[in-house]
Amino acid sequence: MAAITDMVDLEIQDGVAVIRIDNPPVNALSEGVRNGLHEAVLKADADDEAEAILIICEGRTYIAGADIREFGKPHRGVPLFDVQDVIEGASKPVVSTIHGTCLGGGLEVAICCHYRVAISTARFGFPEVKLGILPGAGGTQRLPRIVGVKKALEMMVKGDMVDANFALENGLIDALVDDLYEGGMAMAKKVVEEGRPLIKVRDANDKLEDAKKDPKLFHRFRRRVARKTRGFDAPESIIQCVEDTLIKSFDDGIQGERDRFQVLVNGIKSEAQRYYFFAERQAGKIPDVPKGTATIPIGKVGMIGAGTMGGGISMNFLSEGTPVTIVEANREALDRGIEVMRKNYLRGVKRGRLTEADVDVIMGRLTPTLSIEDVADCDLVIEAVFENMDLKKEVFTKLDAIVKEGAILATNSSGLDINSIAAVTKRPEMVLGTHFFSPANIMRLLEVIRAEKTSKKVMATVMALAKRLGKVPVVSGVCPGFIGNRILRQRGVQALKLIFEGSMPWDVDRVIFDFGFPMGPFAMVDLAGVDIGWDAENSQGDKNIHHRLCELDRRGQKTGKGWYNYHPETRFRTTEPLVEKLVLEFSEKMGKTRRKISDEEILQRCIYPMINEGAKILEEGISQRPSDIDVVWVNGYAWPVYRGGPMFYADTVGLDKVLAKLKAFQEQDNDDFWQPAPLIEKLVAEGKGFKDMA
Ligand code: HSC
Ligand code: NAD
Repeated sequence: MAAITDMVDLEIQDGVAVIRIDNPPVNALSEGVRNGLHEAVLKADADDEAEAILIICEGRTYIAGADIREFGKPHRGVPLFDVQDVIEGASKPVVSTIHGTCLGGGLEVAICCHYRVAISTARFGFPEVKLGILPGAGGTQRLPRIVGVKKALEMMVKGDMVDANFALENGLIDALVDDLYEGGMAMAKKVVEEGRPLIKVRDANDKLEDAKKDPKLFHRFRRRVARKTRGFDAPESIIQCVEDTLIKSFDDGIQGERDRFQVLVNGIKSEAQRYYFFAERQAGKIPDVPKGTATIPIGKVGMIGAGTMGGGISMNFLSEGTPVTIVEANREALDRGIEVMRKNYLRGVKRGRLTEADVDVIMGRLTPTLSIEDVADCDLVIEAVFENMDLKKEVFTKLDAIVKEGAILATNSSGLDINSIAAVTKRPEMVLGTHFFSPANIMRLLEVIRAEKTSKKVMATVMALAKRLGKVPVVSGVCPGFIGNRILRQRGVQALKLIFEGSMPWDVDRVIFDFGFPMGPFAMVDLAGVDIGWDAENSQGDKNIHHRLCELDRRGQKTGKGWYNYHPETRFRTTEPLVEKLVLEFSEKMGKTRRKISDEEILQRCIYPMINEGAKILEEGISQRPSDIDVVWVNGYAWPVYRGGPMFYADTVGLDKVLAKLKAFQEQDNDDFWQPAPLIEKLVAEGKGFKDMA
């Protein structure tokens, strides 16, 4: 086999020039791949022995896109467009044979080929939008010419993958094959034998006709995706590129796509989203627990508590195929918990994601019981009882006595001291926190709480398990609230202060919404329940405004009112004069002189304490790296991903500016709350940001 570059080989086999790409792990279109592919296609085209050209990839996948690490750096090597030109313009048929994930620039290469085949497990997509960019190598102009405008918009604006059947039905591929190489070869030969034309997608305009007859199509699409795309720039640019397919020539459309791509790729939002892509992958790595650390097989799971979290967490395992034994304190709670789980699955049936038979199979993996002894043979037991230290210690003492040796004991506590919980067992090295977020069957974040004595084997096991469940694991040390809730608390403190000093809850919520969160802190309290931690018997409504709201039965969305009023069916939120009155009353009682607070100040007072707390979390070694904090906030609390996360955002503002503001607020409020973290002082003194800590 002749090596063209260290990533691309060319060999003539049976009259076909076979070009093999080998750039692990995902065959990204790195410089070596582009250079190699370009030269290989030119050579193959000029080689009289070859009647056709076949592009095939080694390893687990066809090209999964451009090399994201190259964005934002000076361009080197052959441009991708030149590679595509030689493929599309070749004088003999070029066929791609596809497996794994054919994504982004990979799919853009594939659809420049004259023919494509794939094995049945292959998947296809344009995920660029998730990186804040658009398919920049002709994807926006070619895809609508293959699958039509509507489906192209769906695929590129959502960025999700489609399967091989969809690809076949919609012309993305020409045939399904059983064997990647043999199937590709057979197609290449068939095209030659049958003298089939060299199909160039750029010339095919038929699929655009339907959209031309439907002038409102784009307007409808924009309206439909508006809520999900709010704040992002790439979706609108993609839509505009697709609009161009109807009104411009192919070449002019390509020019528009390139111009818009450049604007996006050079913008801060895409930089944030690309940073986040790698941050999420980095979070799964623990420096002192190397890849290859032995893990404990987890075949059977025990769950203590079938409440909101116990049920939701169990669903993750059941859906993935792992049997769960779930223990409750009494029959009523057990029945209720199981009913909720079943109902949640049935919602999936309504949406067409599951069949009732699937639900029976999944629920059949569940063993409900009132006897804790039944989890004795589980490999992992997760406790999700009430957030009460004495109760948790009692449960762990029992578990330690009955669960088999070598099994992992985990708690879903939202912030209790896991070292103390571990200390009641004789196996503290097997104890850790698995902090799932609610709703646990949906939220992807999993804070994996590493206690003082948790073994590396247990950490490696749970990190791998998280991925098996489709979660994004982030390691946190033990501290009240761990990474996420500890930072949330700081925002909450300032949000309340703001309303006592001059703002209204809806002012604060509007600013945080405009920043990009789906809701502000007060709307979030309403959603979670104003009564979290409230106890009617010890209510202190004269001093605590949350208690006061609870006393008025304004306990949040579940009672139809909280900080806001909620429409019983639509849950539409409206403001409430009584709440305004309460806020003013509390202000007065606290002796505050209310003042007009600007939106800028609201934002800074809510966000900068989060950054400061993040820095403290880093200093204390609670988080392994700044980007882990960002992953927690993007995944667990819906921080807008196009702002990277609180630590990334701090760097974009400028850490020196953040520090100056922390000091200014400290002086203004005369409050140690604002004491800047020494880490921030140090980084600023060194002219660095959080990004330089990686
Ligand atoms: C694109 O293609 C733009 C085009 O329109 C071209 C535009 C050209 C315009 C030019 C103008 C001048 N690059 O996820 P995993 C690494 S944009 C670099 O754990 P999985 C990843 O970091 C791209 N690295 O694996 C990790 O590294 P680590 C469009 C990439 O099996 C390792 O590979 N494509 C990379 O769970 C394994 O990754 C995408 O957005 C890349 N493209 O999932 C696809 N992709 O081991 C992005 C991965 O050091 N990738 N890595 O941690 C994915 O979605 C997933 O990685 C897969 C595999 C589904 C491919
Ligand atoms: P929940 O009140 O909905 O459920 C707790 C369940 O535990 C109840 O059904 C109760 O009957 C059961 N229980 C109590 N003692 C038991 C015992 N000895 N044996 C078996 N079952 C027992 O509470 P939840 O919201 O599911 O919270 C559970 C844990 O998860 C808490 O530690 C909480 O802090 C944490 N958490 C909650 C959320 C959330 O949003 N709800 C998010 C993350 C973490």
